[in-house]
Amino acid sequence: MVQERTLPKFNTATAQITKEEGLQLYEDMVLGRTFEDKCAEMYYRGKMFGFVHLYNGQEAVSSGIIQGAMRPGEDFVCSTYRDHVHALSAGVPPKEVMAELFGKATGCSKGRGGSMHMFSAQHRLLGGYAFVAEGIPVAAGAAFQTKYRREMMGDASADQVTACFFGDGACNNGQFFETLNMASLWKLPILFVVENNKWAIGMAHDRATSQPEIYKKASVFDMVGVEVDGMDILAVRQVAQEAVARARAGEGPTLIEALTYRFRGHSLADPDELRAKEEKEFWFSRDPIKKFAAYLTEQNLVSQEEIKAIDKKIEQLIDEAVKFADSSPEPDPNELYRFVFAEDE
Ligand SMILES: Cc1ncc(C[n+]2csc(CCOP(=O)(O)OP(=O)(O)O)c2C)c(N)n1
Ligand SMILES: [Mg+2]
Repeated sequence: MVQERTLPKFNTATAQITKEEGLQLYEDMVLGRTFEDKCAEMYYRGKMFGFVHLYNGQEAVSSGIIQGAMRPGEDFVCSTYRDHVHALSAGVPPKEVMAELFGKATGCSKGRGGSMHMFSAQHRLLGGYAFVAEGIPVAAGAAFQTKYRREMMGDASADQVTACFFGDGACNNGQFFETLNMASLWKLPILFVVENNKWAIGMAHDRATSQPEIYKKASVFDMVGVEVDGMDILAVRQVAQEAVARARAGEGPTLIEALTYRFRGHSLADPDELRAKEEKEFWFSRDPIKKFAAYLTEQNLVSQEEIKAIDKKIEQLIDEAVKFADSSPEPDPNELYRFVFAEDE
């Protein structure tokens, strides 16, 4: 087992969070976790096909950035193949994400995409992408059009920020370097969010890269780079709020490296035999949901009953999502070529 990197400390006293904000963030993380636990169950029951990559353990990153610092549904979000939870945080209804996983016509990508290709124009979700690093230039394109509309076309309402999520493995790919260079040069309103979960399938991060501290790579692009404890939603929210403020003020992009861990194998087809037991236990003990629930109750912001009520509400929501997905129709084979090109809805 590789020596664990020292996690940056965060002073929770500076968090300044209201009860409503706390409940919202907690609910979003529980939604992500419960949704995906159900995905695993449905996958093993044969309801889903192809590869399914779960996000268990990394919830504080999606919820802290999108729900904690952005305007979901107005700002843009770009994901990877590990995209279900980003879609949920961006506001795509769980039943539409579940139906997409079931390959049904009612899914957010109309059953054409499946697990790795969640998309919603309405919720400004730019897509899940199966190729490593593929979403990075797409996200930069979205950020560029915002800036262009604002500065060249005089559209004062074009103040959206884009969050682009990707893994540690993507940071060794050319698209990362080329896009960060342009994004900094053009001062694009974008957050590059690296979810460093230490592994790219079976390749340990420290064996694959010359500088494992990814946030330091920002300096060569003259960009702000920050590392954050990705298991602490309040810390993630804080760095994201600062990055969003910079982006909206026209000060350009930020590279955020969130140190996190996936609690399951790379995909549901992975027996997860490569990672050391001690390493897994170290990270399991830092579960972001348990940690935040404890914080909320210790601060007397929220009661145990309120926590339980949210857990129950989300369970019901996920059960409804499964019923909806199960009873939805398959895409019509006569419409095979529909949606290849965009159409007005
Ligand atoms: C361009 C490209 N090369 C290789 C692959 C095969 N592949 C799929 S996932 C993956 C690992 C990526 O790891 P990381 O970026 O750290 O994301 P994580 O799975 O940890 O979220 C690889 C190499 C791919 N999908 N695309
Ligand atoms: Mg990784």
